[in-house]
Amino acid sequence: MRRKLLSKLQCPHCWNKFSVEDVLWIATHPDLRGDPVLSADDPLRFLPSRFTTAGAAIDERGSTCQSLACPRCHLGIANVLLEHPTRILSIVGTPSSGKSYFLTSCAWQLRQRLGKTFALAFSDADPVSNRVLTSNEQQLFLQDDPEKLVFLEKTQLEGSAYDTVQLEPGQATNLPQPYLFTIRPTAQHVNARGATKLTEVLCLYDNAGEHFLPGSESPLSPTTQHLARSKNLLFVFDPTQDARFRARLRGRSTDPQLGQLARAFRQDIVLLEMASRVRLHSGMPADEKLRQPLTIVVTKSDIWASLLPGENIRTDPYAIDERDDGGVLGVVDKLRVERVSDRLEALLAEIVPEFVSAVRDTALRVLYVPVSATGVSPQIENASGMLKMRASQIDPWWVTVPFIYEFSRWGKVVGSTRDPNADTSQTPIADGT
Ligand SMILES: Nc1nc2c(ncn2[C@@H]2O[C@H](COP(=O)(O)OP(=O)(O)O)[C@@H](O)[C@H]2O)c(=O)[nH]1
Ligand SMILES: [Mg+2]
Ligand SMILES: [Zn+2]
Repeated sequence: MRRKLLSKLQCPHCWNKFSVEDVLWIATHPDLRGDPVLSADDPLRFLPSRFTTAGAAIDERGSTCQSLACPRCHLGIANVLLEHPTRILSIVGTPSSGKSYFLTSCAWQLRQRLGKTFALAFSDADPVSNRVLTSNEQQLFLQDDPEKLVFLEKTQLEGSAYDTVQLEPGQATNLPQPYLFTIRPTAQHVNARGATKLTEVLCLYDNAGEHFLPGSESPLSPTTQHLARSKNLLFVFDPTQDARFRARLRGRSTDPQLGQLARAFRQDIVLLEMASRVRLHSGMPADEKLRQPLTIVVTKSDIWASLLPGENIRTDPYAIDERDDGGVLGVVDKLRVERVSDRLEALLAEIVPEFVSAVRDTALRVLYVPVSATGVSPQIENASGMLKMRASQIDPWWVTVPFIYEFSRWGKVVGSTRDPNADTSQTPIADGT
């Protein structure tokens, strides 16, 4: 069967939109080294004129090629991007708010839970691009020695999490590396027959928080342009960075982060900075609210859970709806998630009112989700002075909720308690807007 290709696609590195016939191929012959947009060591990218009978391009030295690249930034384009629509979700927050830990725990849990509860296969769409995240997952969740103290390296402003390209000759541009995953209904899913149509590529960016500190970079810098294309913006709010929260938590938790007085970022300002970049890149007036839903991911809930008494924010709010025909639809308890969101908003409005006002000014649709990427506090390692935690104690809370709630809005892949009788038999048309 011939693959059905999208007519237009968007590069996850530089967000250039292009037609599938303009996609470049990556030469494999060892003589064809040196690409003008990349480096002298990178294989040449080219527009092919010769193909094998199987449809693979042949480079000018006669070697068969497999891999594709973007016509603008020349970075790799995974094959799956030609077949399925991509959804961008951007994660923003101040430095050390917990973005990298959250993303790592979330990727790990989505891999484990989506299959079991939601009959969805979650896999790396581009293992090369995902390697930083995969190695972070390894670090936290796949340690041979469970008693080892583990930690994640800080996300660099440049380096391993960014690719350097020359979009203009002689002018280096850093592009953030996307994490790309394929989400596909499995044979058990109620909509298994529509699996090909329902398959989507999820594209996530872990931004170094410094990029969002006002004045840190030119607003036109491409590093944050994905924000405007994001279907859902996730803002990571870290209560331990706020002096008022720290005062409330004194005596309730011994987390060393509550004592680190140097860290005091104005999270409302970073949120407003994010919003102004979204407006700028999408050509919106400065006073207009953002069109995409905004999720406020309130992190490190292991430290402050006692401020939401009577609410279970540890066990996932999911259930499995098994149909008579054996089909499975994972269901998210939207009512519970929204009730927790309301209570959390009220708590923040009491302690950090200016942040909640900034949120209300920013977006029309807002959800507050408590998460703990680790379920446990880090401790200061004496020898290095660094914050680390014991691998065996890591047990994330609610980390997949911001994503699963979002998936439930997409169509027919995830159900919700709100509409138990919803018709899930038809496959929706994936919208490419
Ligand atoms: N108690 C607690 N600490 C966390 C949690 N997630 C991250 N941290 C700590 O927060 C610090 C910053 O996390 P990181 O993900 O690197 O922040 P980023 O700069 O936003 O990427 C690390 O030292 C972690 O130990 C959590 O869920 N609970
Ligand atoms: Mg980070
Ligand atoms: Zn590109």
